[in-house]
Amino acid sequence: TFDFASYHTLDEIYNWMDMLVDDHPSLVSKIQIGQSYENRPLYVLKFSTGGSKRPAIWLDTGIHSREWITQATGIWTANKVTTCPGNYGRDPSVTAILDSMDIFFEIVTNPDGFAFTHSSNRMWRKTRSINTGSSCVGVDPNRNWDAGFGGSGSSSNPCSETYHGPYPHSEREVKAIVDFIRSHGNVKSVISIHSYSQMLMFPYGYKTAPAPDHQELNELAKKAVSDLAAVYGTKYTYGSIVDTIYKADGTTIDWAYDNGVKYSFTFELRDTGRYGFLLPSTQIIPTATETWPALLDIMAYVLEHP
Ligand code: 0X9
Ligand code: ZN
Repeated sequence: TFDFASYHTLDEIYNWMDMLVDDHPSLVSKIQIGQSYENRPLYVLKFSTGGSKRPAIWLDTGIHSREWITQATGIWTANKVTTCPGNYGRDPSVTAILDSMDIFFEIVTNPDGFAFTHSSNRMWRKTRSINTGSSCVGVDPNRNWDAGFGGSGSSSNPCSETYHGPYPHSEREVKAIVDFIRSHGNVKSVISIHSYSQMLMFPYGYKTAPAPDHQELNELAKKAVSDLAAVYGTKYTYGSIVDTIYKADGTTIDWAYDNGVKYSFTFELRDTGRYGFLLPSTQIIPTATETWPALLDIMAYVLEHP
């Protein structure tokens, strides 16, 4: 059986996905939304109890490959939805959510980078695409989206950790999500999970002007971090990206928001820097456990605000 309290390789995670689908075929399916630069499949777990093009929640973890707590939290969370207690059919809020909405969950959003963190460099963040005219590899997939693309909260230097890439959605890993969300047409919420810093943020990152829905998103974030803190006392700050962390151009959730997805949020999970990206595996289950009520708050709110 799968050990949720350990970090796993890409092969182990892809095998676990197949086990999850095999064990819960009426609730979970696996779809492939594209291929990575190095031709790895980009898999999304679809949680659905029926219907077609139901209002949907998009969740992604691991777009920055070194943020291992995020993929691990994704695995725990996907399992939680299927396993007693707290699962569909038992937990009333999970049941209500999945009776009306679908959840799409990309757990290893940057598989090339993730494989590289296991094989060569644990601290690899970016994609693994080759940059013409540079010996430096990779684009920051959280600066590559068409929302304030190329601004000062990103870098034009291919050697930078925040290199925005040659043009918006140049990265296959990003383009696959863009195409999926556009063609689906009924995605109501995008939740993109990073680490670390213990923050819950919403648009914008590319400008200081408040988003039209700032007030509402702020109230929801406030409730979510309060319910998160109620579990083990872990403190999160919250607010717009630009107010809370720094100016960041071309990020996932700004693109989602500017493309009609009102409930766009991004988490920065544990910790605040003691271990940083190298969070000990003993913290996987506590991190996932405390994040769960915050995710449920957002999903339940989306359900109630069609
Ligand atoms: O710089 C980033 O891309 C994010 N921080 S991280 O350490 N995960 O790299 C912050 C950018 C805005 N926030 C998110 N979209 N999470
Ligand atoms: Zn990140």
